[in-house]
Amino acid sequence: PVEDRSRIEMKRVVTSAMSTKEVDEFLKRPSQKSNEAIVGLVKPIVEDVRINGDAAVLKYTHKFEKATSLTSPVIKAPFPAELMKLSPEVQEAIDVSIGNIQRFHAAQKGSNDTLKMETMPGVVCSRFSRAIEGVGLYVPGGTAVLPSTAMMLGVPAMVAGCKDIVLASPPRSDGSISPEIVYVAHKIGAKSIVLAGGAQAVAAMAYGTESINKVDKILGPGNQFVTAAKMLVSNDTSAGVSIDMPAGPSEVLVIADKSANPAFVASDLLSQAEHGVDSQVVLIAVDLSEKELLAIEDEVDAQARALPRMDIVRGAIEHSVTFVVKDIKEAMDLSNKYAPEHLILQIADAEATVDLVQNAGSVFIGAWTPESVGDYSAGVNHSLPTYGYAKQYSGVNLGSFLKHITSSNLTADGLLGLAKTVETLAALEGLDAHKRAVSIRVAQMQKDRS
Ligand code: HSO
Ligand code: ZN
Repeated sequence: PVEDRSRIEMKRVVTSAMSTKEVDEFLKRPSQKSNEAIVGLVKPIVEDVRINGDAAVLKYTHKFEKATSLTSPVIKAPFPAELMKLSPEVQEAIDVSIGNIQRFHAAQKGSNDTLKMETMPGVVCSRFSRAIEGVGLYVPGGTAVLPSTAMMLGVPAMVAGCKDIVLASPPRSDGSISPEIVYVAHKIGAKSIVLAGGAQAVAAMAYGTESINKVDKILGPGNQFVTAAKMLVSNDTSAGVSIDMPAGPSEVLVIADKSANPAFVASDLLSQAEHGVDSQVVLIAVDLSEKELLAIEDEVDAQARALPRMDIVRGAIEHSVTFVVKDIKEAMDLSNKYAPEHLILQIADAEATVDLVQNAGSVFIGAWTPESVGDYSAGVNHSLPTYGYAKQYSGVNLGSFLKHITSSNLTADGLLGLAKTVETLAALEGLDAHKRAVSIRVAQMQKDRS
């Protein structure tokens, strides 16, 4: 095949020259393969693993990962030291990152902690949290090893106090797993590593097998097969498992004005574009001249050409777009409509503009905050809602590993004060036993007090 040497550039959309409807068309994510087709492929795998356990998991790992030498689908803690040998620089980088992620997620405890108050005299309501006991963390394989994803899922699980942390990741064709992932699993106190990927890994954690513990919740990004499997098992009431959120391809939206450095802007767009050909990057250029726009576009092309993953970048940039808008307000309206996974603000008063953010997974504020710092080391989580789901979902956070339990505690007088109210509503619903549970106590109280 002949090498594609054409310019790597995003299409430009000048919003003032279009109707809102036309602009909205460009805001749409590239369509994905039909979900039904994927579910059709994934369902038999999930079923097979549910019924045949380890043997089925191994069969698919041999087939899809070509790891035919593998004889067990799991390694259990304590993980042997020879499986996690790292260079000092890598170990240091992982340790520093884990420290920051740990501190930021531990600081989230406050807002999830115990709450206790009186709604009426003698009527005490409270809420407290407990860690979800068994969690399955999916760390994708594919075109890049992602120990960072193991940190982003594992550290909050550890901070929350989850008892049984299972990490799943597809092995390499020789049956091994990257030492960085094993090291992270060790640091976060994972009990086991499932050497499998795709639907088979998800099914193994959802139903459990002879050697893999069944979990209560499965989290982590993945391709469409992983997402379809997560949806399937979370819809199966017999599995009794929940998931974090539907995941789609990575995306970033950069808002840049005249104050932005074109090279910085291009580098941020490309850092997301290199994730996959299905990644989407969006630039909103605020009141830029033709010359300023060209400066960014030239940088995108020049920097892209120097990247080892240039072909992936080219694929992603092909369905990516620059919106040319008149002011920040218009930029923020567009961004909120798109609801990006990552929002980067390279504008004069970036910090003040955060007030206008309504929908986004994570925001990167100002010229000195590339998305890469959040992907790895700043402390924020990189497992974030994509495909517009930032409108209703939060990214992975401490709360993703907790559930809240409420309690009520009434004094006799508290019940007396509320009796009539409850009795009236119970009668309205025709539920006499409900009403009696109150009146029987009120009668007893009157007896005791006379
Ligand atoms: N940007 C990705 C996360 C990641 N980046 C992992 C590098 N490694 C999430 O959209
Ligand atoms: Zn990234």
